[in-house]
Amino acid sequence: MRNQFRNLFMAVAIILINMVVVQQAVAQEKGKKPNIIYIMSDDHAYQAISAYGYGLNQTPNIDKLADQGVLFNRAFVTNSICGPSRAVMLTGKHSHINGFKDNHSTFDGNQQTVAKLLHDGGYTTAVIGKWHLISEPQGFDYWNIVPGQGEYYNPDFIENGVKKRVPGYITNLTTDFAINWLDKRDKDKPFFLIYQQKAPHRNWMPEEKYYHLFDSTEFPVPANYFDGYQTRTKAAQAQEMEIATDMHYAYDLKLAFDLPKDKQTGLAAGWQGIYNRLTPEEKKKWEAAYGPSIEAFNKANLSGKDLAIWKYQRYMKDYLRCVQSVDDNVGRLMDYLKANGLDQNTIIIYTSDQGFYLGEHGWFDKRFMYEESFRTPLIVKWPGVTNKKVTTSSMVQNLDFAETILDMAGLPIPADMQGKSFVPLLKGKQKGNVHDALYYHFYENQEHKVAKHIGVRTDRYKLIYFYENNEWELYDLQKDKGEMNNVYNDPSYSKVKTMMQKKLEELRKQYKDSEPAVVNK
Ligand code: SGN
Ligand code: CA
Repeated sequence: MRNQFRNLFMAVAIILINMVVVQQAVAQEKGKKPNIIYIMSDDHAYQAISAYGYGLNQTPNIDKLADQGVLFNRAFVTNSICGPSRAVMLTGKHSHINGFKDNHSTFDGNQQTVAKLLHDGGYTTAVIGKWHLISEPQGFDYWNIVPGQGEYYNPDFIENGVKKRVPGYITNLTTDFAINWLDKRDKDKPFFLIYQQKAPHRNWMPEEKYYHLFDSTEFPVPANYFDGYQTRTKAAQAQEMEIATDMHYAYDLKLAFDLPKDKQTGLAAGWQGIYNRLTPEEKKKWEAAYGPSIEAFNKANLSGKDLAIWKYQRYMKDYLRCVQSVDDNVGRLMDYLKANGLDQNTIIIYTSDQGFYLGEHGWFDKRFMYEESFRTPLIVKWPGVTNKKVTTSSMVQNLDFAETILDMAGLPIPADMQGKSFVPLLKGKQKGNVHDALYYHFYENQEHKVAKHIGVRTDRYKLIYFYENNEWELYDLQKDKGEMNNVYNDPSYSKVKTMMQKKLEELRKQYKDSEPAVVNK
């Protein structure tokens, strides 16, 4: 009895102490500049966030941000691939200006970045998780990044220059490190944290607790899954990112475990390397979870469309399982802020480095200027400014992120940045588009064989120029949401075509992009 009383007394005392600590933290935060957490996941399709209403999965924690924030329906990137997108976010400049055009570039860390400007402006700064810019981060008091793409299981992390292998699942570890840093940070300063998840990037290896999530779910196959690419240019046909034909049986589809030595080449070797990161106990659990579905697959002996649909279902399940851990960890981070009196003075930006195909056109991956990969999810929650859910169709671009973050922090925006702050829109003071026309340039015609292209998108139309083949595509997005019907050669669109080509030229001038040197109309 006495012990029970003592335990109860201790529990009450702890709660009271916590309340005082939280109140002190809240008081300390008052009058301080807002803290900013920039959350960027890797390849997180907006279709896979329930706040966007696609009905594929449930992401309650990300949705909660949208409940108290602004959800962007038309946020886009300038160059739909990882490293370039990150470089654009840091610099507020297009790829040809910041120098990081494709994933084989190295970021010139000596240039001006939003992190350095915030640091000089009195913020304590950190980047944690995926980085993918090759050179070491600059402008951060603390960094703890994964080399290259990072590994799902027992990944390597490089903490302020020191590399070590860390046991655990990457999505959880990234949050552990973020919370550790928040605990240790210089509490006299506002903070700027860049928190970047590797998930749900290929090869989509879920966390153990989600091995069976979606086991009995059948996802709706997109209407254009069996896209024959009629009416479009060679570019759409030449890509190598089709779920039906370009997914590897072990690496992507998880149809094998340990592979025989003579099979370990190419992506099979990639799979073996990744799979070997699991401990023997972890491999046992993996094999117990995936074994029955492999057996069923082998028995079914599928072919043609049935096989293509089976692959789609397999892909969706693993992809969305990885998303579930991302959402859990957003929740963990938000709980930490609340428990430490930080939630009322911390702006949260949730986005991805670009969009992703979840079977539309038959694809996985990104790169193209078509909507699913050109668009990216974007949710901004700013306590005291965005208090209820607002959905906007205003066109913004990741080119605007650095400018917006500086503006949120009350710091000047350098004249050489190329985007615009959308703070006025967040404050409800600006209606309509932040940009009336968006410029796009994709450079990496290597893996997945997507031809280089430039393009422009307005409210209604999209013009794409695949300059290696001198081929054009024009879409009327009002009539053709799925971008299945290229009207470039349709005489009834000749005026639109001229208008859009003029816009493209104007944007090339405005952003100082001279590649390709010649645009053949
Ligand atoms: C890896 C993947 C590709 C993916 C790129 C770029 N191949 O190379 O499928 O498009 O990353 O992704 S893999 O065999 O290594 O998985 S990005 O997010 O880094 O841009
Ligand atoms: Ca990516």
